[in-house]
Amino acid sequence: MSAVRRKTAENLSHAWSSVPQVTQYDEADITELEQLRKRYAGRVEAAGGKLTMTALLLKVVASALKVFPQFNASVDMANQEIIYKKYYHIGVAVDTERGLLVPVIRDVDKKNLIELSLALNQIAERARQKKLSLEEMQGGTFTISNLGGLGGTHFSPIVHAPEVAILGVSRARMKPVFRNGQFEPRLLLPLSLSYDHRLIDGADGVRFLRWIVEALEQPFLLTLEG
Ligand code: CAO
Repeated sequence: MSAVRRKTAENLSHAWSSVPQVTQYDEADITELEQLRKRYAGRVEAAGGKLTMTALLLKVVASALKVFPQFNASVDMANQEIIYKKYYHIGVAVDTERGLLVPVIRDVDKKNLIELSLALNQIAERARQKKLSLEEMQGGTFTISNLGGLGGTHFSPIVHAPEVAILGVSRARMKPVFRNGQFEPRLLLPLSLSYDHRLIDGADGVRFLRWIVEALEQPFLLTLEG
């Protein structure tokens, strides 16, 4: 076993056996968002980054965590306490030659989309070049795992304990959607939210994921509530 495989095995076994978890699924209509992404891609590229779905999700998730603080928390059973974090450090699962690494982007709520795109590029590149330090993989409060670049319809990610929730993202696809009395081709992004059921009830899980879906469909919500 390599060091990365051993650590992954240890962390996931711990999370699987100690966190009673449930996964909630949904789909976001990102037809308009994809147009915006393409329209502004050039500006981000000029700054040296790439405006990708993961960068957009970082922004949306940081806002959602502010609206739903129980998703940015951890459970301390020994002291029977819930610890609410006042910072928004989001881990991003990166597929590397050595296996799965989860570097953390700090203070995501304080960064604009260009800064997030740059930070994501840099950290994913550092992960792939084996340059990540241990500190860069610690201290996350939530994780995003986007497998959509590779494919897939939906999957159930495992909560990255001591965090209490993780967002899984699969491949956006064109599908017929019944709108305004007829079927229209729309781009749908499959999302899965796994959460720690000790702290989060099913209804909260649906509300949180619905908020993310609505923010992807109506980004105005980000400035209204996020
Ligand atoms: N749906 C459709 N297309 C998607 C997509 C999605 N959800 N996510 C990314 N893509 C597309 C991008 O638009 C890009 O297309 P172009 O090359 O045509 O521009 C392509 O897929 C590659 O994307 P990317 O990987 O460069 O972009 P990203 O910033 O969204 O993702 C990262 C970065 C680090 C999340 C990703 O590279 C990665 O490593 N994903 C794997 C994560 C993983 O292993 N999770 C499993 C953990 S549990 O075992």
